[in-house]
Amino acid sequence: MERSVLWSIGCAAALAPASVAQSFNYVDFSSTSGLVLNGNAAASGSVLRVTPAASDQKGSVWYSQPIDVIAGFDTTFTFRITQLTGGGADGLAFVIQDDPRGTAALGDKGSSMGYGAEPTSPAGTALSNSLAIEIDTYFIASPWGDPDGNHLSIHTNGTGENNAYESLSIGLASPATNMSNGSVHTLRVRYNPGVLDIYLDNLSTPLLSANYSFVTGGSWTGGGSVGGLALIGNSAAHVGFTAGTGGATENHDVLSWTWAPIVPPAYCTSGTSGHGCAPAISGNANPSLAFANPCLITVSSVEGQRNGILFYGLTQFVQPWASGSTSYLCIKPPTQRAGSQNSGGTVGLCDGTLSLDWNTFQQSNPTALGNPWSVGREAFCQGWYRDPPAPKTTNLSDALWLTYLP
Ligand SMILES: [Ca+2]
Ligand SMILES: [Ca+2]
Repeated sequence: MERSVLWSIGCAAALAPASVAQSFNYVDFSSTSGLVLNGNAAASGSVLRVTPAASDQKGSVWYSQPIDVIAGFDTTFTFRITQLTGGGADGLAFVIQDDPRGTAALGDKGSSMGYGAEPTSPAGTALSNSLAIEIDTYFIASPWGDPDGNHLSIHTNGTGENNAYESLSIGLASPATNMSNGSVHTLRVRYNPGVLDIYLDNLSTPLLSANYSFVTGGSWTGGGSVGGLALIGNSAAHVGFTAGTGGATENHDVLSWTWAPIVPPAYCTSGTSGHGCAPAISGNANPSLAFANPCLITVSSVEGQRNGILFYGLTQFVQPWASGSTSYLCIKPPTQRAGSQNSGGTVGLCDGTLSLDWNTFQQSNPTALGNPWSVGREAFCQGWYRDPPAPKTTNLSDALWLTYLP
């Protein structure tokens, strides 16, 4: 067993660079292309029916490619629970996993909701190396420890086998909303490394927030600490849904699903150049202390064929760049300049670009401003370029707010 787990993780890691996804969007499931369906899961019209309302069903659905989770993500799905019999059971789970079975992973029916296992099931039934967010619609006090028949609970047992015992919960909430009332509900899961936020219907205020890191783990609500997951290539996992029914039944339908990485926010205002260009800065991800992910910063819509630089500092502020300028300095000195570059593109057009590979810069400049970095430290980055007609003969882009991750 141990050998097979190690082999599976190693094999997946070797494949990871070519196959790890970053984002996707299913507005509905009229096509299930890109998904793997197991057990009783099936498409039903334009919805994904993870289980139908029939006795003793279990199903799982996985995005077919592993997806990057380590640097943070923001995922939202809509679900609807209908045709309740016996009060309706047992629930749907949103699951992040690197179980050795990969996209074939499926646990037990009933209270195990397709991700856990009955106490009598053989080892290897429940999804190991996983984190499940239960939409639990059926109350069973013993042995599972449910608080009621309408709760959200985040279950993980680190790299071990997960299951529906509430002793494995790292965060639990019983919403006022009845999640199995036949209405379409929206669940948003936002992971900013170190914090997992769960939103139900109200997408601006989390219903449930848990301190958790896929690297270092978290704490069970009933006490004890739990480790993180062994991720594919140290960064990615399989993501999807599981569900189960027992003697009581219901349809567990997912109607839409989007996934996007968390990207660092831009702030401040870009200046406008002599040719009307307003450059915009963006970053693909926050920087990682362990260089666990690329951190590529791009300033687009720069005037073509201009010389410029990216620079950064450790404190943000906003100050006019020069009298009569449309630009603002958005970073408090002292600042650190990266190398000078040409924006490329075409003279007089807004098709130039300035870019900075943050990791390469920090690795090649170990004494640059901010070093040594630590988790949670912030850096603020902005683009500067020559624009002869402008006040001070230069203009600036807006700025990017970076936060160091593990
Ligand atoms: Ca339950
Ligand atoms: Ca539960």
